[in-house]
Amino acid sequence: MREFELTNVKITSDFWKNYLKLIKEETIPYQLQVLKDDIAVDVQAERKDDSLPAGKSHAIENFKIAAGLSEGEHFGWFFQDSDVYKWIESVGVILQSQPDADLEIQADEVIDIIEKAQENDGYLDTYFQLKYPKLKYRQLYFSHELYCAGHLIEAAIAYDKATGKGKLLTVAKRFVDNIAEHFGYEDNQIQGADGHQEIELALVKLYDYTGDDRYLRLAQFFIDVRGKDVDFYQKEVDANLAEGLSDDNPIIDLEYLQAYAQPQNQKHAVGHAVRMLYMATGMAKVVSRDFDSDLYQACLEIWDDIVKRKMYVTGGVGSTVHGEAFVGPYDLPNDTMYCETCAAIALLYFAYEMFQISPKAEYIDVMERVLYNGILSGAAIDGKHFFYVNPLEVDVDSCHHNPGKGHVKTQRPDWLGCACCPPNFARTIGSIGRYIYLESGSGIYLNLYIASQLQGADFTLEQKTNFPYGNTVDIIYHGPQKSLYLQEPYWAEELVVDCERAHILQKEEHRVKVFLEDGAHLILHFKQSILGIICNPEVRENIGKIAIQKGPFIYCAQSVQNADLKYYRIDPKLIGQSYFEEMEENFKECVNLKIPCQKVECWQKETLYQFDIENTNVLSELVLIPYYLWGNQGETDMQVWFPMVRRNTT
Ligand code: FUB
Ligand code: ZN
Repeated sequence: MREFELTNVKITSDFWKNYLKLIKEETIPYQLQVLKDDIAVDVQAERKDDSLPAGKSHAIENFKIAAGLSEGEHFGWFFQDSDVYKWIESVGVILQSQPDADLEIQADEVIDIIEKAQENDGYLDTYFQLKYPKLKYRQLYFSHELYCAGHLIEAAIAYDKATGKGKLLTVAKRFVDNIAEHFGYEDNQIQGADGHQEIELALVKLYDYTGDDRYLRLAQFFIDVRGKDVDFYQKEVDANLAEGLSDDNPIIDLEYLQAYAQPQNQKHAVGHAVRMLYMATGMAKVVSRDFDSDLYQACLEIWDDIVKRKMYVTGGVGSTVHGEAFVGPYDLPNDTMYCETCAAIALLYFAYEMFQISPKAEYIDVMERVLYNGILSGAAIDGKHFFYVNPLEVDVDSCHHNPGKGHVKTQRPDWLGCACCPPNFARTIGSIGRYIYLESGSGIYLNLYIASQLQGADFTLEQKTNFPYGNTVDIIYHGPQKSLYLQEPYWAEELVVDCERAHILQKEEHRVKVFLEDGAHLILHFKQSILGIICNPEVRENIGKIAIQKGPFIYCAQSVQNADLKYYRIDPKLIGQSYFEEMEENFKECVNLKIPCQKVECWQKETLYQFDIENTNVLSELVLIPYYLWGNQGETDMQVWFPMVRRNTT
């Protein structure tokens, strides 16, 4: 399959144009100010733990110090460099469709500093350069050197594509040369992988961009070597202790690192969620380019494990703060979960790669689910506040007082000491044009319904639609005869396709194949009803509960609109009587969804338990909003899943 360059996909959707504008005009400038410590913002630790870095970013200052342009010490996480790389990548993807000389100058200045910070041999990692030079490439279980290298590579490609200025790409390639010299299966090389995956997928991108086969081979090496020697990380620790280089003697958790077996032998999603999914993305990328049936089988099994047993209805993943990790099947607590924004983003990446190997509708379903819910919730509508953890249920009081929920923030902070998510959000949403179409042979896959104009090598295709809010999509095609594969969204009760100068060739599960002639005009009609969702009863948390979805959006309710939120019960019979009401200013097209429901009648607050189980409900109305918008109106309780009103059994 072939991707289209961002320059060939012009977004015309109001919904997504607003996001691109927000990223360019608010998020990117704001993030630069934070990364430079130019503005006073509340930089919070990602969870309640006084030992975690917070208070400032210092990310660009670390590079300045390493470059000899400033004096001081490294501050922040050992992967703080990656915040800057992801910011540059955001600039790169935005500049590809919206050139901006001033923004380019700002990015060039940052790139100049990075270039100066690089050592003569190509090594570049400010944490180890400034703090522990003797431990370079010697603490891979935690070091993130190659994770940062991966983000550098991705940034360099995006920026080179946008500007043709190869400086950062040269820096990245020099770092990769240094890595290639140190890592490999030769006797004098390190036969291990970074504890945090990322370089694998980035090297495949570098291979695609340069055509240089060495990068693909290095990506394959990093996948293959993980878990090959399960004692690798322990030996590394022992050697550092023996040589007096470090007194760090951690318990190595091989599941957390996905290093308990080689990736081709892994069957489950375990351990740290972002690592798991960046690894799976890298594996799938390798499979697409150099097919390996064992690796593909592992991708399929990991995929199934996630989407059948470990994914929230919002597309969020990672059920626990402990190790920011996956847990066992069907263990999906709504109020203590992790659902890190980066993990949701990584699921989007994995799904997109899996689709490119085998274009099944289910991959697009997951992409859409996670995009419109678990990813978009990561940022506030001002583009300047960010969630790290994306809960499905928040009780403000409990979050403040229950230490088990210390990681569940009730409002999006200005910034985070561990700031992996904010720039990840910017680079991903800034690249939205990448996910709409794909090309294979003489077929075009239309995956996401987003109003846009696609310029192919020998054709143009235009989508006109108000989606995600509208019910119809117009598609106008000019070019030689081609097949068009249309995704039938999983929530669409029916998809009717009217064709002019085109005809339907095949209807299969969730996919319609259409034959296009020059001048083809299709009109798609979806039925986008308000739907109640129930969950597999294996998920204890959601037994007897219902959630609401319309189109791609999962809805939630907040206590700012619904006092005593936990008293509400949804009656499935009444969902059909729901209606929309315009919302106040900020939300533009978005609407309040009002559902007639039942509410527990005023309970005597002093009573914890009672015997009278009858007649405790009164008719009421529940106001819901799309989940991704929650938390934009101040601190509030929030719920996605609601108890269902009991129904008679027969
Ligand atoms: O370790 C780098 C990033 O920070 C991870 O991907 C996130 O989960 C956070 O731990
Ligand atoms: Zn993150």
